[in-house]
Amino acid sequence: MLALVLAACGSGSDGSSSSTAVSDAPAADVREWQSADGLRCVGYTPTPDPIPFDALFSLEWTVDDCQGGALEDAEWVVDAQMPDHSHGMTVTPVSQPAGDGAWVTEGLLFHMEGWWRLTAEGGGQVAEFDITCCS
Ligand SMILES: [Cu+2]
Repeated sequence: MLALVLAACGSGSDGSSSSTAVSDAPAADVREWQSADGLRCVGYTPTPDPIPFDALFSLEWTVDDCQGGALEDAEWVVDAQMPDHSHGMTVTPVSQPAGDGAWVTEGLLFHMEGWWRLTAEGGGQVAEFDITCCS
């Protein structure tokens, strides 16, 4: 985790740049995603928050057209991998619609500390979120 933080900051000693993230490294967990065409916004809130290490957690998703209009996805598939380790989770989460375009995913578990990439596939697009487990 320390190596990832240092890579994200460049020098590692400049703690003043709090608003600009320039690399793919997970300097901070961003919980909002917007599609390239700007027509699809996805966000999540974990329970418990922050996400615990090696314990089950769930996610509440919001999905809309980036202007507050609901998008009713017919299917929603959530998964997570550790890109540095080329493996996924040891569990299979289950997602269910929660009305107004929202979804709830239960049964996620991060069994290793480090960089995880959470993906949420719906509406023909894949939203990606970088998460550092678990601070
Ligand atoms: Cu791993």
